[in-house]
Amino acid sequence: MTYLAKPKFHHPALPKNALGYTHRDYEGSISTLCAGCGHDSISAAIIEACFELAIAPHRLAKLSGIGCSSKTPTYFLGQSHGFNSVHGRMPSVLTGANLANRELIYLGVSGDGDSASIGFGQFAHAIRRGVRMVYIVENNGVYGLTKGQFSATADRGSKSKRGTVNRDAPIDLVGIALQLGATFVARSFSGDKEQLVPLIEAAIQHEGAAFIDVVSPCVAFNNHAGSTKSFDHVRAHNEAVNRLDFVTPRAPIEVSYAPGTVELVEQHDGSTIALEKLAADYDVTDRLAAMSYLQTHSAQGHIVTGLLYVDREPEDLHRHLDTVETPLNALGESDLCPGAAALDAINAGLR
Ligand SMILES: Cc1ncc(C[n+]2csc(CCOP(=O)(O)OP(=O)(O)O)c2C)c(N)n1
Ligand code: SF4
Ligand SMILES: [Mg+2]
Repeated sequence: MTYLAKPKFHHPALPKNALGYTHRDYEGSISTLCAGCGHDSISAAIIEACFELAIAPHRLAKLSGIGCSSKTPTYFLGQSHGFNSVHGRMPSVLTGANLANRELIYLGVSGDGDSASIGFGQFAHAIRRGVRMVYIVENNGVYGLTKGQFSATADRGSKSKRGTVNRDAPIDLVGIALQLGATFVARSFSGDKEQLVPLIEAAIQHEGAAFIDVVSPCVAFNNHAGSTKSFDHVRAHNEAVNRLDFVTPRAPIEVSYAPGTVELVEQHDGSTIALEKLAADYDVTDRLAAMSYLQTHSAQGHIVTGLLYVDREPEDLHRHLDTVETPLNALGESDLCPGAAALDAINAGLR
């Protein structure tokens, strides 16, 4: 239950990261989600990524909307900042927080209902503005919390648990994110930790709007035959374009892939994404080609996963607005109110 805190004690030999923290320091309360829910695996991947990157928990803010997916921030990073907003409103709260304090890492966690229906406009504008964040949609094709109605990401022709066929066209959030200018776009599967953890690590280090759509089966309402978001369907149709290792600026580049199959994508902060190319013709830096590849393969019933697009030189909202380096919440009164003389000078300049 959510109110049950996890015991603090742990085995003294648990591995520690560069800050001396163990995995336990990145956990949250005990999950109240259904046993086997894909969302819990995503929480585990977030914990693993933050442990690996040795993030100080107080440097991260996790924000969410409403839904089973949006409940999950309670179950990880219990020592980080958190804000559980209104249904579909996480992106604007995150944007405001980011503008006030640019020094935190912003992790937005949302659902397909939260982001593709009521929050679709909010999602679009946060991406379009280039807010520096990691935006994760835990995509199960249904409104899990309200008992399994089709969401806007449900595929046309897919069947509900009771046999109703979805006649509406789906929204592909990855396609939308690409079109709106996200500078890091990926899709993964909650059941593929090996792919998901380095994707989250790379997204955290990315200096722009990073979007990850994670197909995350709902075992209670959307894991039957006829669903295109079930564990079996995703495993059978998953087509990864690449596998990746994330290498921090400090670490030497050592990757396990066969020589000649690796592409190194250096990011602005000095970190490197080592990509094993599984689709030989896939260029991760070509936005237009990515959009076309996704459409073609989705029409064939494939679920394309991996790092789909990355801009090596991203820009974010602060760059667009030309804000000062000092976080706005740390500016003093003399910076914020420069006085009557400065105001007179501005007014004189406008006459
Ligand atoms: C303004 C408002 N409208 C509707 C609801 C009811 N509601 C709660 S969660 C939800 C959908 C959740 O779906 P999703 O975001 O996909 O999360 P999941 O539970 O599937 O992880 C809805 C419609 C609400 N809480 N607030
Ligand atoms: S209803 Fe579905 S999405 Fe919600 S906790 Fe259960 S399995 Fe997960
Ligand atoms: Mg959902």
